[in-house]
Amino acid sequence: MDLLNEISEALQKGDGAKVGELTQKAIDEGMEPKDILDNGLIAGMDVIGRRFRNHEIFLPEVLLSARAMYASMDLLKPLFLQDEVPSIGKVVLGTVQGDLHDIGKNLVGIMLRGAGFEIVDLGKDVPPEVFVDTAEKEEAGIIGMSALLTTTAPAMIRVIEILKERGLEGRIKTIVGGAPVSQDLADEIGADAYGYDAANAVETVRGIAGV
Ligand code: B1M
Repeated sequence: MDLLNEISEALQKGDGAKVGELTQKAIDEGMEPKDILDNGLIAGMDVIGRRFRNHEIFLPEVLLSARAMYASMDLLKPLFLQDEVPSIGKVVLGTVQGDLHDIGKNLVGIMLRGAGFEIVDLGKDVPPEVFVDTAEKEEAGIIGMSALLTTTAPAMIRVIEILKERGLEGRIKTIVGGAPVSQDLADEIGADAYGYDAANAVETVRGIAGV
């Protein structure tokens, strides 16, 4: 079995120590961090998601895999970050209200930081007003919203409504992403942009920030 498959398997078993050990090995062997992320960790998490949907595994197993993912992300994170990059823009980032999934959002934050953006990370379960209040206070040009549940995707709409109510539409731009989100949904709710994964979010944020 190749190393990336081993990482995926260990993640599926929720074995954080092993995932950490294998990630370090992959880094030492010179593998690209993005390859480890996409073809080891995210590939493993996709299997977990499918098995959970099919009721083959339950929440405790999913939680263990999520913890194992973080064991690896802690090692990968410094590799995505550059030293002392001057800020090219500020992004207020969070997972929307009602949603506790934060792995994808954190990845997007790591990648954006690595690309030179300053990130104000509001965490998860973030009320709509908090996104907008923070963006105003921090004078951020962009709000990034992550949603993993179909039931929480509409929370993004409220943020966009508040921006309109306060006359901030256009001045503060929005990017949305997460498993149930699509370009169609982004267009429908009037978001400025949609990012399908963390790397794409960086390109997209660069585009809407004009940098
Ligand atoms: Co939950 N969960 N979960 N879960 N979970 C999903 C999302 C689900 C699809 C699983 C399934 O049924 N197959 C399903 C949602 C179904 C639906 O809404 N249609 C689900 C469910 C039902 C639930 C609960 C309701 C279960 C329950 O309690 N009965 C519950 C909800 C709790 C809540 O939020 N209120 C729940 C809980 C949990 C855990 C806490 C156990 C754990 C989260 C731990 C954590 O995040 N700290 C968890 C996990 C791990 C998952 C799965 C298995 C994996 C999610 C993940 O981290 N993927 C997930 C199944 C799946 O997605 N395959 C599932 C890896 C991550 C890197 O990908 O987050 O998609 P992702 O992020 C990607 C892109 O989407 C994109 O870039 C990222 C990197 O490439 N992206 C953005 C994300 N945000 C972006 C923002 C952007 C741009 C791009 O711009 C701002």
